[in-house]
Amino acid sequence: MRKLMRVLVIIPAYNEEKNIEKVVTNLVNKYPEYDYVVINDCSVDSTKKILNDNNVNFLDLPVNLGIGGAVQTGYLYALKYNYDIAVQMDGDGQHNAEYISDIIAPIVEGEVDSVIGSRFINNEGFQSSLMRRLGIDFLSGLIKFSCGVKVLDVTSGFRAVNRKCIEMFAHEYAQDYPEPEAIVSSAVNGISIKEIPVIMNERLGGTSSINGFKSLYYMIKVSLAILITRFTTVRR
Ligand SMILES: Nc1nc2c(ncn2[C@@H]2O[C@H](COP(=O)(O)OP(=O)(O)O)[C@@H](O)[C@H]2O)c(=O)[nH]1
Ligand SMILES: [Mg+2]
Repeated sequence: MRKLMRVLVIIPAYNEEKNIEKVVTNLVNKYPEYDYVVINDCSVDSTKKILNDNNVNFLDLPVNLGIGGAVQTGYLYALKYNYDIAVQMDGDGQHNAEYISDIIAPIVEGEVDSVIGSRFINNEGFQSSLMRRLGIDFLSGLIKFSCGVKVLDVTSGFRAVNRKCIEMFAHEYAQDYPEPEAIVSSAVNGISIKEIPVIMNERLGGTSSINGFKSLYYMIKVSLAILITRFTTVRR
């Protein structure tokens, strides 16, 4: 008989007062059997109050670490409490909890080590702006070129990983704009990756971390990081 897998859903949240209650309620209603942890990344709005008032399970970072540090905190928690599978989803409502069972299925079956929820397989739902899509396609090509791994939605923060990958991410995880780098370090470490189609929403409220001038910085930083990660990551 197959062992029952313990699943932890990691939800990074920075200034998500408009969204976090709904995100957690949807998740708990749909999957009461999974554990979850919200990582409050030192929000300066009323996110923490909402988490406290609603008895949400959360970790409270004393300083703002950025998306990477917040997510890595979740992986450390998953490692410490011996979860078999960790799922990552945004606290802004972009990711539909209903897909979690699809995302973890290939891991439960032992088919792959990590699964990415992708907007660009069926091209349905929120597709991001044209400029952002061009940037994503470029980064996807760069990852294919440098690592030989084809992933379409390289910036998706909606994914699930197995224990092997939890150990790796708990040990080392990129700081800001971490998703493309996480794909590269996974590929270098022999972590198998599968993309499955999901429909994403627009952010329910608040603002994204990547806007205007920051997009240019993002592209340069992430392109360099992909190449550096590719050639400096030491296989664990
Ligand atoms: N912007 C931002 N988001 C953070 C930070 N720390 C954690 N997060 C969370 O990381 C997730 C992804 O961020 P988001 O700005 O939505 O990125 P996008 O989906 O790529 O536009 C959200 O759930 C945020 O609440 C941070 O320092 N800045
Ligand atoms: Mg988002």
